[in-house]
Amino acid sequence: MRALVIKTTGKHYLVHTEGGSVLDCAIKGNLRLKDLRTTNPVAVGDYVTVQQQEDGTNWITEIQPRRNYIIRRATNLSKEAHILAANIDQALLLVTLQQPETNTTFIDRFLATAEAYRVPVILLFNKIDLLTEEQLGQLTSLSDIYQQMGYRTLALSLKSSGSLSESSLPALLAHKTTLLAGNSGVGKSTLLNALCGREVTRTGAISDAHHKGMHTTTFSEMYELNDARIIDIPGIKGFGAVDMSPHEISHYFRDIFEAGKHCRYGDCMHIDEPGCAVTQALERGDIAPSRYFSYLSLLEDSNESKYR
Ligand SMILES: Nc1nc2c(ncn2[C@@H]2O[C@H](COP(=O)(O)OP(=O)(O)OP(=O)(O)O)[C@@H](O)[C@H]2O)c(=O)[nH]1
Ligand SMILES: [Mg+2]
Ligand SMILES: [Zn+2]
Repeated sequence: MRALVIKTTGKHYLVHTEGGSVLDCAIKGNLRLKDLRTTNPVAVGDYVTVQQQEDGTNWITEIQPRRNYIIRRATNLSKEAHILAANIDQALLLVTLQQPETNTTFIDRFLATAEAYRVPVILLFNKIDLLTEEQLGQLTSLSDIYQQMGYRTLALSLKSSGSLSESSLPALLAHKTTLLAGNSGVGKSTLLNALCGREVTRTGAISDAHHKGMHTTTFSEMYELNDARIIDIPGIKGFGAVDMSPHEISHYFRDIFEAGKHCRYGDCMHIDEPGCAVTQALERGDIAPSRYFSYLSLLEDSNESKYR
């Protein structure tokens, strides 16, 4: 029978069958989609075929082809990749400037990967209650960078009552499957609970010493709300992009791709070539230094991976 994977815990998978029941399954043998080397063969959001055995156990015997997915390498140099979720309509990337501080390279690497797999991303700046006037100014500048490229951005405080319901977020999530992504502690599970109107999952404090999250959520799970499906996943540390050739990378940076159309050479890598429109835009301030830095960091990764 056909079923939707709603939770993965390493060895076990919970699936929601078309008949409406929830089954605990294991994977049969060496099941994986071709050509994809991943630490998890089956991800939340996958449609699978399940066979019930005579002894009552359930096997996942087949994975349906994926419409899309979000994948990352655990570290920049690791060969194995991990699928965060499959068959999603959009990702909501939660970003906080304080407790924890999300770095821009992380944001840009996530956006580039989503771009590569054609997953729309909404940027949600959370915890604005913790910010000083000056930091709120920084948030606006950062948010403008992404808005100008066509990303939708929102800023709110999930801790302040009314902030979520007064925002456009509930409407943006309606009738869609959304992956919640971001570093540990940015408020993914807090958002999920707020959307559900009750505590469906645990949230965790931020460490006093390093102002970082403590990886409270340890398994990926899809929650089926009245009018939306939300996938809550464990916080992501580094975001190593997967399988991008050096020439491809600029295609996944909207701002750099646009500017790059005016470079003198068609194969310009935007490093030190004469007539490079990207470095000119950078000097004029039309491309943010943080974006260019993220581009270079991905380029460096892909050069390194060539020699692995
Ligand atoms: N001040 C403040 N704290 C918040 C806000 N939103 C969430 N928090 C707190 O941040 C902490 C971490 O929230 P979680 O929802 O557990 O974060 P998470 O992203 O699910 O973290 P992991 O499961 O570890 O990946 C909790 O103590 C929340 O109460 C906010 O808007 N303002
Ligand atoms: Mg969580
Ligand atoms: Zn160039």
